[in-house]
Amino acid sequence: MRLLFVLLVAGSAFGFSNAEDLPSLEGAKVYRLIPDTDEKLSAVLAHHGKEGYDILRRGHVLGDEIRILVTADYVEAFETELTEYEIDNVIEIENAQEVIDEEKTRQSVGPSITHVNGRISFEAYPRYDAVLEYLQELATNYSSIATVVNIGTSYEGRPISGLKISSGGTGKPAILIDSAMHAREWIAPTSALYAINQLVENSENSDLYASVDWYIFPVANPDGYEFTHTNYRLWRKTRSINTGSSCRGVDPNRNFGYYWMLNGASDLPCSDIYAGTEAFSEVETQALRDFVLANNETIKLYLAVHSYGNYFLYPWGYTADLPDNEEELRTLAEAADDALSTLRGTRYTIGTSTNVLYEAAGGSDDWVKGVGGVELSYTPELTGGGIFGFDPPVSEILPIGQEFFLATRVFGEYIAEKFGSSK
Ligand code: 0X9
Ligand code: ZN
Repeated sequence: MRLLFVLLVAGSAFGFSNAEDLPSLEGAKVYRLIPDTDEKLSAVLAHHGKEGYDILRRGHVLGDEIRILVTADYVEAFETELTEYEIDNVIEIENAQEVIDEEKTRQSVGPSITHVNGRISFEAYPRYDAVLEYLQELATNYSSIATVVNIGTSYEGRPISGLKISSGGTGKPAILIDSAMHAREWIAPTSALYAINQLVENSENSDLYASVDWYIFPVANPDGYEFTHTNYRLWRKTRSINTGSSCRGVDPNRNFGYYWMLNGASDLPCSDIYAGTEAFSEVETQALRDFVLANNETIKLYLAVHSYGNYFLYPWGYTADLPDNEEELRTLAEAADDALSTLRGTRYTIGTSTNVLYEAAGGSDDWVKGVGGVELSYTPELTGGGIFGFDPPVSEILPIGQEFFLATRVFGEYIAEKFGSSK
């Protein structure tokens, strides 16, 4: 016993302990704040990416609501700060773990995607196995248009798979979509799956792949995604081991090699916005990088689907400067927004990441445009829901998917019009 103790102490002192340091959500609180001066806003935002804090939602301008999760160890210090700065606040959640347990029951997380009359139904958040099964099933049942594409293997050995939807031929303009780069943003993969479902299984949409190819990777960070189902609902990053740290994972959306680590990213492994030891340290970001570089002659538009907040973001995230084709990016996003608003009036905010959200270098959207050469690159941030924002009730899976597809149709028609030949 004594020997074990000595070994454990020595082990952690030298940093080779295997135990993972996961922030406990027992007693963690979620606060809603509206800082009304720049000083108050900076005081709150200074916690971005810091241990014990998770900014679940933030606006860009003064007066926008901020929602922040604070783990039990930091609650006292945070509340002292709120008093000191006289920041009005409401405690939305007293104990995050309790809410997660309750939500888990409500989500009725399905072991598989359910099928109704031979069609997929969107009534649960699927596990990764079920996603892969669905892709495979489509490739079998619709073999003339659908093929499973593997672009790599995750850190823990899962395939990073997507679906290519094409009416055949080579050299056609293509649209690339990925989602669940951020593991906890569950509404993104269900929406990408809905787009797959509509493109492949609804013949009314066959015009969309007549002259354009689609590559859709619904779960780009499979290890993280599975971890949100099995261990820790709010996990965001990959699951790689960080040498010398008891915290795992890298934020894949800070790990792309374009102005990597310039701003809005952390060099601390325990941070949720940890950028990694170097650009493309993660096999998941390497997989996407290599796929884009191998196909950058044909890929004309990229959607990195995230949640939440109702935004169509576009580059740059590393600078407030506008890209050369800002007008085209904006006009197209406006058309997509008009289309999605027809379902039930939902509206998205449109603009560059830096100007409407925050500065953050190393995002996939910036790299795909800046290095990959894909001029039209977007990060749609889909609608949130539930207490943390990452848990829209299952009844919202379908309408949010439908809204996303209405927008996707506009992107598809635009690429067909601009680059397609066999209309
Ligand atoms: O911070 C992010 O990675 C994205 N927001 S999220 O809430 N889904 O985490 C926004 C990324 C925008 N793009 C860049 N900053 N490049
Ligand atoms: Zn995200």
